[in-house]
Amino acid sequence: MKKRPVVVVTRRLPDVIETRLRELFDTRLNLEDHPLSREELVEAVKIADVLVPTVTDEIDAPVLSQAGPNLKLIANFGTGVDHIDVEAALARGITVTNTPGVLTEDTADMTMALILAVARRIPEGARIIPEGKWAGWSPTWMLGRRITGKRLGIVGMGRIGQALARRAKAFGLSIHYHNRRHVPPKIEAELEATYWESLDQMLARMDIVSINCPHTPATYHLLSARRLKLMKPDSILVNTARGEVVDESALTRLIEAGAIGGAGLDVFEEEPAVNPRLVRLARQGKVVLLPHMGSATHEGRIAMGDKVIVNIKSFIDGHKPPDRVLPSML
Ligand code: 8YV
Repeated sequence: MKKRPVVVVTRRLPDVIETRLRELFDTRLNLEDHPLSREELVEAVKIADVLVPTVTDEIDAPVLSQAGPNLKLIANFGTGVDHIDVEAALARGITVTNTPGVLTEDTADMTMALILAVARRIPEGARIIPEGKWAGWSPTWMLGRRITGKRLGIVGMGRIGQALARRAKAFGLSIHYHNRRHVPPKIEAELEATYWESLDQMLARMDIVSINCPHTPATYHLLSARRLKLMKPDSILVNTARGEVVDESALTRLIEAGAIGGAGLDVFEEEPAVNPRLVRLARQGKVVLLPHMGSATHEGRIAMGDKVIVNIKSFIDGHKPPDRVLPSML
């Protein structure tokens, strides 16, 4: 590939990252930061040597089929790659990279924050004083649920799941997890974590369930209506992974019916659209909804940008980029 490839970046990135990208490559930026339309995305894949997309770009097989012959690398700004048809890209000889590792701690922090927000009713309480509704303290008012001593079931014990487990353990939660395989014995011992081969059995026994697995064909609606019904009536579901892993309508129905206690959601099936019934539940204080901000820190975004640059640099220098997405990961 040429030394100054055309790099098309689909969204605004931190200033320092955009400056560096411009110094190194023939970079085309999206200065207004509008989400690209399908036509604009097709135009981008036609002219780019390297495309730097994000979660807001649906790079499916029909888009890829219109890619120009120069497109050789998709250097995704983000860890999840479920918005990219990676198999179709690989079949066309396009390498795909992502930015793992650098958003682990921030996402785990936000997961813990959502657990506390739902259990201790933080958003509800935080509205009282600004709305001028505080009549004074009362012993039986704004009571939430203690988290210490409760059971946390983590679905997907990768980097983020483990980082969550470390935090949750410090909060006095006991750690349970379901994963394709056991984590190494040393980590299991450190976290005092219990492995559940059966997701169904784990779900039925947890007070809090957190989704921390990627969205792949195998995890689509992993938390199906049938499985959600196994959860305890006072339990809480937290999702900072991908909306598609949970059957959002079934979850909404079960919370409305009092069959699940509440939920903390940072991700949704049809972002940025959110089911109006979920929004109603948020107004009632039964769920806490965040606009996909689990990894949204200045430090994290710069680290993600640095990874994108390293992946592009190593690719054009003729090396294998460090964060290649391989078929075995899908
Ligand atoms: C990112 C995420 O903000 O990296 C991911 O997979 O879900 C987010 O934390 C987003 O994907 C950027 O593309």
